[in-house]
Amino acid sequence: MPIDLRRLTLREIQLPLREPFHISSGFVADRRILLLELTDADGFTAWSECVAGEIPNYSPETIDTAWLAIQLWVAPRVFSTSFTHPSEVHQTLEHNFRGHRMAKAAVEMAIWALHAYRTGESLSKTLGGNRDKVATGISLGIQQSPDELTEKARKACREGYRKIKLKITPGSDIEFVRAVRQEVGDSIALMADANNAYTMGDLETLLELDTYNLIMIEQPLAWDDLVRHAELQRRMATPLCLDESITSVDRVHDMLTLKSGRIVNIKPGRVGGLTASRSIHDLCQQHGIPVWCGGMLESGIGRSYNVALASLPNFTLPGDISPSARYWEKDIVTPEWTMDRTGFVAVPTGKPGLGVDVDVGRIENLTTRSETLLA
Ligand code: OSB
Ligand code: MG
Repeated sequence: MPIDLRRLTLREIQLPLREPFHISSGFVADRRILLLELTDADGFTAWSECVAGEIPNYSPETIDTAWLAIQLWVAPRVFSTSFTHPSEVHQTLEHNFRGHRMAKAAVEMAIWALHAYRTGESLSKTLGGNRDKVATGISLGIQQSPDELTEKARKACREGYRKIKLKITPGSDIEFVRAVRQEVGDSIALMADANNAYTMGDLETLLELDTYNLIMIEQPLAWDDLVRHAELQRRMATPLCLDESITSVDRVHDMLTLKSGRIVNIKPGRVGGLTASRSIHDLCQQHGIPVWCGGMLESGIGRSYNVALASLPNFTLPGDISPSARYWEKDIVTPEWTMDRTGFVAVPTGKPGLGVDVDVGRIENLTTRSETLLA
C-alpha cells in the first residue's frame, strides 16, 4: 500500500536545558525545538524533530531556515509524491534541491516512522537494527575550570556512562583533558570534540592531545574540511572522527580516499535522514570504519530515532545518546529515555514505531508557534 501524505504540522517549542551547554562554536541554555507531526491518507501519524539550532554555528541551517524550507519546498514535494517505501524519500528530496538537509531529514525520518507504525514494527527493526540496547556516552560542555570538568566526569563515571566526550577549544584543552584523564584513569573511553576550533597553525597543541590515550578527536578543523584533516591525521596517532564535514555518503567516500579520518559520527539530521545514515553505516562497515550516533541535544522524540539507528550492527562505539534526565527537567515523551547502571539505553524493539508515546498535551503547552500544511 503506497504512503500518501496528507497533513504536516510544524511546531516550535521551547525547552530549557537543565544546565547550559557550551561548545567552542556557541552556547545553548533554552533549546528552541522544531517538531513535526505528519499524517498519511490512512490516518497514521508520526512525530519527528528537526535538529537545527537557533543560530548557524554548527551548520548553515537554523530552526528558522528549516521551517521555511519545509514549508516552501520539502512539504510540497512529499505531498505530490506517492511512496511505496521510505527509502525512496531521500532521492526525491535530493533531486535539484541543494542543502537544507536537517529540514529534509525531519520529514524523511517521520516517513520512516510512519512506515514502521503502518507495518506494526519497531523503527529499529524497520531500519535493520540487531541490538536490544545501545551503549551510551555523555558529551560534557566546556567548563570554567579543569576542576569543574573533572567533577562532572567523575559523576558520569559513577552513573555508568561508557564513553566521556569533552568539548574543547583553544585555551580550554590540554589542561582540561589531562586533568580528566588523571581523574578517571585509563580504563574509561575518553575523547575530545573541538567543533572546528583549530587550524593547522595549532598543530603543536593538537599533537599534544595525542598523548592522553583518547579514543578519538572529533572534528578539530573547519566544518567543511577534508583535506587538512587528512594532513593532520597523517601526523597524529589518535584517530580523527568527522562530524560536521560528513554531510552525505559522498563525503565519506572522499574521507576514505583522502584518509581524513578513521571514525564517523553519524547524525541523521546532518546527512538528510535515515536512508543516508544507513548508506554511510554500510559504506563504513565495508571499509572497517567504526561509526557512532552523535546527538544534537534532542528531545525524547529526536532521541527515539537516534536510539533506533544506533541499534544497527556497525554502531560499535557508544553514542551521544544520554538519557532524558541529562538534558531536561521533564521530557516530552513517555516513558522518558533512561540508562541502566552499566551505561545502556534499551531499544524498544517490542513496540511499533518510535516505541515511546508523545506527550501531546505538554507539547501544546510548550508551543510558541505552529502551522499546518495540507496536501
Ligand atoms: O558536535 O556533537 C556535537 C551538540 C550540539 C551541536 C554539536 C554537538 C553537540 C553535542 C551534544 O555534542 C551531544 C548530545 O546531544 O548529548
Ligand atoms: Mg561533534
